[in-house]
Amino acid sequence: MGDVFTYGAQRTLLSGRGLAKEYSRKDISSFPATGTTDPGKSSDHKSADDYRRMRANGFADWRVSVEGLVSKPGTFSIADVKRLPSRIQVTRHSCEEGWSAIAEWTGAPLSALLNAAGMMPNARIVNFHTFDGWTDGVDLLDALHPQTIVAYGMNGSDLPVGHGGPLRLRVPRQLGYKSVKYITKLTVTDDLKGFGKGLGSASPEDGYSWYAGI
Ligand SMILES: Nc1nc2c(c(=O)[nH]1)N[C@H]1C(S)=C(S)[C@@H](COP(=O)(O)O)O[C@H]1N2
Ligand SMILES: [Mo]
Repeated sequence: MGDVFTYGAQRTLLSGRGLAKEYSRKDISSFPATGTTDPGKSSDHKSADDYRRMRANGFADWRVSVEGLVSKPGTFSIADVKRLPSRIQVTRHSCEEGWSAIAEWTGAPLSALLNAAGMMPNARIVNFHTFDGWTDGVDLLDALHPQTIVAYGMNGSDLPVGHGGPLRLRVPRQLGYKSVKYITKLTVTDDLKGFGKGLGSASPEDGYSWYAGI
């Protein structure tokens, strides 16, 4: 109930188009890697092997599939994502645990990826699935927000493994756990059915609200 109220109040009272503050490069701070920091060390040996193999190959075999309410479902390599328009932004990451840090992120606006897949007009939610088993999503206001990017670069280098390499979401208008790392699949839907339970670690049952606007 609190989640629904917070989401409704934020979306009613605040502009969905407002921008998170952007900083200059001199504001870049040290940045801890938290949560999953190396899927190559997962206790699931098959997926750990798969990740290490892809990493050794510069993630040339990494694929992100886009499914659901899109006219052109398909898969994208990191090279495909890099061919989309790009955006560089220095933004703050605010973790729900109380720390925050600033980095420069390079990526493709999520809107560009959704356009490339032909998102349909009845789409309402974009869900992300990750290599380490998380599922989480954003509504279309955040999905199409100009600062919501699928990032492959951090502080001028390739996105480090600890920070979600080769591809993570950056959604600076929500708390840290919404910026999912190690993206493997996007599912575009028109409701949250089937995604309301067991949302990876960021589940409402564990006290994580679905909407974490800041
Ligand atoms: N796939 C995945 N995404 C994730 C996490 C994770 O453990 N796995 N942790 C989340 C949390 S709680 C935070 S604060 C940030 C941490 O990002 P960082 O490791 O780059 O600091 O990633 C978020 N995205
Ligand atoms: Mo977090």
